[in-house]
Amino acid sequence: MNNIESIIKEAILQIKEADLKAIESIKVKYSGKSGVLTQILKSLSNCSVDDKKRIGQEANKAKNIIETEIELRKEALKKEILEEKMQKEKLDYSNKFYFPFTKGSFHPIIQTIQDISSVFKSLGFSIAQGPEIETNWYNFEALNIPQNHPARDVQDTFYLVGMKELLRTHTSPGQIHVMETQKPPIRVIVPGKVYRNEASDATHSATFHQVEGLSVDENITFVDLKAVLSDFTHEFFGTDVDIRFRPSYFQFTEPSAEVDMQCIFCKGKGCRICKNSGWIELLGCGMVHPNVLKAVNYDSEKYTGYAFGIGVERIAMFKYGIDDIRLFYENDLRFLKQF
Ligand code: FA5
Repeated sequence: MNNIESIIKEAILQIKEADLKAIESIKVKYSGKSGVLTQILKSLSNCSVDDKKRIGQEANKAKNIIETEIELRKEALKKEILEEKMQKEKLDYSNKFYFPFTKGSFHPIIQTIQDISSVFKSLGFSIAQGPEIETNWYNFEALNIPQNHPARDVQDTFYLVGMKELLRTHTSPGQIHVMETQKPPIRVIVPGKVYRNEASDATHSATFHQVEGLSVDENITFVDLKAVLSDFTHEFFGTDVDIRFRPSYFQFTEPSAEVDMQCIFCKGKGCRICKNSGWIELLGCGMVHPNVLKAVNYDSEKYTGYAFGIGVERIAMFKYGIDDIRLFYENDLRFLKQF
C-alpha cells in the first residue's frame, strides 16, 4: 500500500513538470499496458481474495488519480500555449506610439491635375479617361500621323513586345476615344500619364503628365480656342501673367500653335530653366484637322473643333516655383512635405 502511495506522489511530481510531449509518456509509464499500476494489478492473481480486493481497489484508485491529474495538466498546458499565442498576436490599441499623426497630402502633380480639372470644369468641360497602353491607330494613325513621321520613330516611342501596342506618347489618343463614343457638341478634358523614350533634363522627363482638351461643335473657331486658353491661364496663374501664342505644327491640328508663358524664374531675362529664351512652353494646341474628324466618321464639313495638350509638370513648376522637373519623381519627403 505504501508503494502505491509513493507511486501516486512520484507521478504527480512528474506530471507537474511535464510538457505536452512528456505527459503522454507519463501516461504510458503508469497506466499503459505495461505500466507500473497495470503490472501491480496483474500480479494480484496469486494473492488472497482480501488482498486482491484491497490492493486492486487502491491500484485502480491510483490509476484514476494519475489519469485525472494528467488530463488537468494537459488542459492547463493547452491554455498556456493559446494565451502565449494571443499575447504575441495582440494589437496595441493604445495611442502611445501613434500620436501625433502625420497628415498625408496629394503629390503636387496629382494636386495640379485636380486644380487644372476644376478650372476646366468651371468652363463647362467634362472629364474623360483613356488607356496608357495604346495601338498605332489611336496614338498615330487616327491622329493623321503617317507611318514615316519622325514622332513614330522607335527613338521616341516605347513599344511593347511585338510592336503592336505602345505606351501612349501623348494624351491626344483620348480625343479619338471620346469622339468614337460621343456625338458633338463635345467639350472634354482627358488627363493622364504619357511616356517618351527621351533623356531627362531640368524641364524634360521620359514619363510625364498631360491634360488633353477637345471641343467639337458647329462653328467652333480659333477665337474660341484662344479665349478658353486665356481664361484658363488667367484663372490658374492670375491676370498679370504674360502668355503668347506661337505658330507651330502638329499633324493632327491645322492651324497649330504653342502657348508659352513668361519665365517666372528670370522674369523673361533668360536663364538655365528657360534656356535663355525668357519663355517656357506650356502646351500645344490648334484646330482639329479634318482628317482626324473623318477618322471617327464625323462630318468635317459640318463640324469644327479645337484641341490642346497641356504639360502638367510645366504648369506645376510655374505654380510652385520649382526649377527642376526631376524633383517631382524623387519622392524626397523634404520636398513633398512642402505641398
Ligand atoms: C503634344 O504632345 C500634343 N499632343 C499636344 C497637342 C494636343 C497639340 C492637341 C495640339 C492639339 P508636345 O509634344 O509639344 O505636344 O507636348 C505638349 C506639352 O507637354 C508641351 O508643351 C510641354 O509642356 C509638355 N512636354 C512635352 N514633352 C515633355 C517632357 N519630355 N517632359 C515634360 N513635359 C513635356
